[in-house]
Amino acid sequence: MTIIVTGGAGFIGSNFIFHMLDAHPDYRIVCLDKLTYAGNLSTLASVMDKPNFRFVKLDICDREGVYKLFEEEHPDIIVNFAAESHVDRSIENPEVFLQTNILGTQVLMDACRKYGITRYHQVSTDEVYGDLPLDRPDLFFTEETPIHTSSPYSASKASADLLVLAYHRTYGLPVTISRCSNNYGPYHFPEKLIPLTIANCLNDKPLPVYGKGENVRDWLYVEDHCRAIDLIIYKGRVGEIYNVGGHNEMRNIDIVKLICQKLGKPESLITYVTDRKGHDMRYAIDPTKIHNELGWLPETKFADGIEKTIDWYLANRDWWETIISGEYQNYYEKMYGNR
Ligand code: NAD
Ligand code: TDX
Repeated sequence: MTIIVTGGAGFIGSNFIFHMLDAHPDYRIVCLDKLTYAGNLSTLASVMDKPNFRFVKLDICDREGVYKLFEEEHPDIIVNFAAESHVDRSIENPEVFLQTNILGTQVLMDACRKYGITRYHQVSTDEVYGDLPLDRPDLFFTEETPIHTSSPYSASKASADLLVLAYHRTYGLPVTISRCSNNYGPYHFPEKLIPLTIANCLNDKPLPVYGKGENVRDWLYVEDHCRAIDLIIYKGRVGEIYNVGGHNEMRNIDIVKLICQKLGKPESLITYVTDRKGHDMRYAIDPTKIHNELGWLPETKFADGIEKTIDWYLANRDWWETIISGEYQNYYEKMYGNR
């Protein structure tokens, strides 16, 4: 079994590679990644020398390069994590989101059609459903919830999902889609809320909270997401969408306060800043389908997951300090300098 994992030098893709090499030592895993600002080869250092692992620096939009890789590897399964993933960046510059997230997906699926595969899996997001109101805690996203996107990021992910379903219906491509809630855990890029808050706390820097901090996200430990995808590619029904989430809704402000408390830092570091444009209020996944059909349940409680995550950032300062000392400084100044 050979699996091409795209975007495997990023946050969730790398955790998925670790999971797969561990859970299926007989599989060959090929990581295809362009190494954008969000991709780090150092993240994969521990698996680089494994005989059943190969890293290829490649853009998923590079049709010729992708076809060549398929000819070399004859993959059975493709799991597509490669994407521009940060909502704030999509608001500043949508173009690359459409390129990678939509057209890159098309190139991968064209390669799948040309060379034949047993499964193409698209890693999507709960953001394609838009948001839910704060005063209706009874509402959740199911797989039947209509697509209703807010940001260029979510619109690009929703477009890709539609294309994936179209390739299934029109060409019979054996596809599955997972739509997961917010992940957290090791190797999370420090532009995102949880790692940014941990890094700023450790550096005694202000903790930017958008708007009033009342927006709600449904947090899932990254390893639970990786197990869900492993199950879907193994047992999931072709042509189906599976929502993935652990019923762990939290307000942003409560997350930031919790991290302050765990790191012994004062809440006076919290700084309310101008809200994100089009900011989604609440995400909440109903994971009944994946539970009933595939037996998936989250295993890591938030109290444990956040401890593990904070410990990881404490033990791996080199990893994130290298990131925030480079080009990231310009990004940070641009996004937060005059906010
Ligand atoms: P990330 O930004 O940490 O990593 C993205 C990876 O994709 C990087 O390694 C980057 O180099 C690579 N990449 C970007 N453009 C590429 C291209 N054109 N060709 C090849 N590689 C390219 O993202 P993440 O948080 O790990 O998210 C992975 C996937 O999961 C994305 O598709 C995202 O939409 C989805 N997702 C993320 C979350 C979350 O909470 N982070 C939740 C649900 C779904
Ligand atoms: O500095 C910040 N301050 C702040 O208040 C940042 C970076 C974020 N926020 C808020 C915005 C959101 O309400 O925290 C919440 C989480 O923000 P992000 O970490 O940027 O994640 P989100 O926008 O929810 O999107 C994430 O989950 C769904 C991933 O980045 C997406 O790739 C995934 O699809």
